[in-house]
Amino acid sequence: MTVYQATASAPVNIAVIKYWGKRDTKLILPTNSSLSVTLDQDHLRSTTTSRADPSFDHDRLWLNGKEEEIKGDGRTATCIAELKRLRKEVEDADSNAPKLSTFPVHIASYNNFPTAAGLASSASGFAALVSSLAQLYELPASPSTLSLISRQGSGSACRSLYGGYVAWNVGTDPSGVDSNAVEVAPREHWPDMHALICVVSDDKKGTSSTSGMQRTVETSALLQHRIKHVVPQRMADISKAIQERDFDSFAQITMADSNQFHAVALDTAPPIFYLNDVSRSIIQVVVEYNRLSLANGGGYKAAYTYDAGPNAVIYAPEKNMKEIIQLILNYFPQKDAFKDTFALFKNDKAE
Ligand code: 2P0
Repeated sequence: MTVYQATASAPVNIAVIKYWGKRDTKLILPTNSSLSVTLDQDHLRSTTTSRADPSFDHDRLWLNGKEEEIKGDGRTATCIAELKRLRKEVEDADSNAPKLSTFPVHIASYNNFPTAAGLASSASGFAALVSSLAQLYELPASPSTLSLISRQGSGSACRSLYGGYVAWNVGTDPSGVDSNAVEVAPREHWPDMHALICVVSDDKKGTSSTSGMQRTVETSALLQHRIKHVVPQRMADISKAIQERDFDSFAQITMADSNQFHAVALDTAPPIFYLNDVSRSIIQVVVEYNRLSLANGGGYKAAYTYDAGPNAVIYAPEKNMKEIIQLILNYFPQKDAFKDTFALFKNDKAE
């Protein structure tokens, strides 16, 4: 008997131009473009195995060994339905192709990074789910086409279909067909770029991204300014900085965009706070570290960015990382400051 099974994995990504707001909540179409750096290495990935079998009763999903309900109108169901539809096209074109689109699927996904790493897993999780089903169904689909499907699982997931530097186009078509992810540069283009994750807290965040960003869309005037007058130029400028491996520009834009995202969260009614006192202290340390370098005629040495939580991601050229780690540990020597985890992840595969 033939076993129809495939396994795929996908990496975590951290945005430097932030996605925050949907213009279509069902299709997950964003209010602005975004751009991320993939933390593409073995120990920060979701790995998903999918199996199709006519003896299965219905579609089922396990996350880290625990079964999760697939809700009929939910995001996982949408992704599975889209991939089955594409499989049906393969079957219609080739009468010898097994009718996998009619078989229920069982899907098991694992994150190899601990919850204590304080990283969201929806991006790598949905990207891995979509990749594994695409492989199972032998779909002739590019990563960019698959990004349109993983986007409907979780917006940021569309950027995890690629390694390296990835843009998610805002798009204009109401169908979402042009709101896809594209590679800006592969990881190998800028192997000197490293990332340090400072785990400030691994508590679950108070306001989920999905509900938080819609509240921002409904109430924040600053978001409208950001969408129209800030993000388009930043997308162009940071893409150029990446192409030219210009860390000074990359750092300035990255920190400015993190700051504006958190300003927009604060501009929401009621306000949303993701940073805490430790997060803000890390910002001050990085600002002072850069200030001293600039005062001595040097360039920017590090760039912080924060997502919808208090944990810092610090991007820096490799040569600065040792100094940055020492600096951070000097300022936050107690276990309490970083709770119990201080994690270093670097782009070691790029070397
Ligand atoms: C990002 N974040 O660009 C931004 C920056 C958080 C802050 O994408 O509702 O989990 O599933 O589309 O993708 C978090 O939002 O939200 C996020 P949904 P998602 O990475």
